[in-house]
Amino acid sequence: MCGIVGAVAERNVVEILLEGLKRLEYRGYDSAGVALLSDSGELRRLRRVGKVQELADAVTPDNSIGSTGIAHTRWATHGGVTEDNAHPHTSTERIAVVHNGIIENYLDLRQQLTNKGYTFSSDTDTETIAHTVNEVLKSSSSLLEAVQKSVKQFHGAYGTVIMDTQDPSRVVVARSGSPLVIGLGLGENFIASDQLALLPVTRRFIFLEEGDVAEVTRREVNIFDVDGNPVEREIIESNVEHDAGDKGGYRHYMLKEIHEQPTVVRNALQGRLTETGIAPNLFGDNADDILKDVRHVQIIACGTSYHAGMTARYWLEQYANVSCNVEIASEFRYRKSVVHPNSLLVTISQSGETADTLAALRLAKELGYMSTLTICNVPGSSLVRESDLAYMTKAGAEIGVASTKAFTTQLTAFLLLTLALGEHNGLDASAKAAIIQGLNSLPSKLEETLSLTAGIEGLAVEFADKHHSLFLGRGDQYPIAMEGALKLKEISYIHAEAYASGELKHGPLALIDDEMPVIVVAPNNELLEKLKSNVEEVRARGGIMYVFADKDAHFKGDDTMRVINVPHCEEAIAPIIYTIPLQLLSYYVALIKGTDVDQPRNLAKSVTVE
Ligand code: F1P
Repeated sequence: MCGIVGAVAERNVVEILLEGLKRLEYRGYDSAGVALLSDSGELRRLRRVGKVQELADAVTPDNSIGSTGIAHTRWATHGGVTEDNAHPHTSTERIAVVHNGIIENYLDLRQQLTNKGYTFSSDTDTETIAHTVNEVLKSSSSLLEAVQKSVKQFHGAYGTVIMDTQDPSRVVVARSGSPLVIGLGLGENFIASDQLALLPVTRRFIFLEEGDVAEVTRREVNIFDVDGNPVEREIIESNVEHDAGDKGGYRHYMLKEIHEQPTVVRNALQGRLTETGIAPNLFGDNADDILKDVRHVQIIACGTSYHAGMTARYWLEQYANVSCNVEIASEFRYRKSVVHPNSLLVTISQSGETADTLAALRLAKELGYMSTLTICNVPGSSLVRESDLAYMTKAGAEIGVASTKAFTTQLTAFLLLTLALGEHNGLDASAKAAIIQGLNSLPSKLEETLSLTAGIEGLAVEFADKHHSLFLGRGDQYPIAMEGALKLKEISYIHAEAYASGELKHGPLALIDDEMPVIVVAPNNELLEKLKSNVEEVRARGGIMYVFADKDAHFKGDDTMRVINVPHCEEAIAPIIYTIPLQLLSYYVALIKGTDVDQPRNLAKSVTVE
């Protein structure tokens, strides 16, 4: 989604802004722009459709000097992908604005502003921010006051940074629904939608809260809450690695992140899991006291995180004896639902900023869940701040739009939660021991599974000319099949569907022919024989199958069935292990198809609008 970078400094900030935009490229975008303000108030604006590099190529010493500046990568929502629609937007050459989010009442505002004589040069909702602030500034004593008054007119979501050519010494920022972070320097300060953008210039951050408006100068940051009262916000020292944005020798971030999984899972378990159980209060302050009363879990998430939740449902009910529902956030937030007694609401999100998941959390708080827990990868994110309990997945920065290591660390978290809840709900001692053993073996099993790479690379060739595919799994492997299908469609653009294989006869069998590869995940568990029958149903109809199976499952390859043996593992961790070959398969298919693996078309990393 859109990215924001801003700076107020004594030096020329153009390089800082461009580097920041490059570091935000992973979020997905279609155009980029920068506006710079010199000390004498001269405004220079450059915008380009396409990559940040095209914007950087357009920058020359003549057209890009300014010690105050704002920059943006745009992911189109209102208005097509054109230079006119790219940010920053201006109003009468006085005000310049970048904005993430959606101003929902922009059509009304646009009409009112047009009646007042403003002309619009874009189709965006953002341009209404520029003109509104410009108009309100006429009856305000400062840009800060104008922004504080203007935001009252905006319905929807915004993270916005605003400059006034008549006062180059400051920018004003406002946050409601779209994250913004202020980076503190020495005699210079910065703003971004994601701390990653600012790591080359600072590690000290203030995460703005909902409704905050802040005035940022070279030496000062003054923050005001939603009621206009001055507030102090905590300064946080970031421990995100500076080089989190490097590919580390890999061709793509996604491949790097796939290969990081043994390490990040090892880090995630360190100090959290012992030979006998989990560390106390692993899920937050006082968590054990809260979890002991939980009798029902409602999980809410989107995309890959939703698949982690789907898998968790099998574990929580099978091992921890706790009933569990899982729902997509965008559905949950718009329907009436019934809250079970002693219910824990669990949100899962890599970014912690997914708009629908955040809205669902806020709704759940109103509905009266006994507590809320988030399983999240970004410390200080909105979900972490607004939940009662938080567990950090510690996957490190995930840059590839298609989630990989975030997913496996989310699943790891859910096995730990299964142990925590099972403790109070009769988790069987042998099941507990097996889960612990499985988790302790997980990093090395993941390493072993990554050695399947060469074979999978070979298989990928067979998918390159296919247009459709079907993924099958049963039990806790059904969500893994769903995740495999999501990965393939996200990055290779091949249509992929997942089915619980027991459903084959209820429709999808009609699709089977030799043009539609069928991918099967088949660990050696109690559902194996059932799954084998489903495999035979496909075989009998001339389907071509790719079976990822435990060698003890005894699948025999032939002309219609390729069998890839996956390392044997504890049953509880099998969903995590079987995820790896499916990630690799989609990666190598995408590579052959030549798609933009890390930034697939039309997709964004952090979905901060609904
Ligand atoms: C949810 C999600 C990701 C997906 C993509 C778009 O994000 O669907 O799973 O890979 O990045 O957003 P999150 O809530 O887990 O951050």
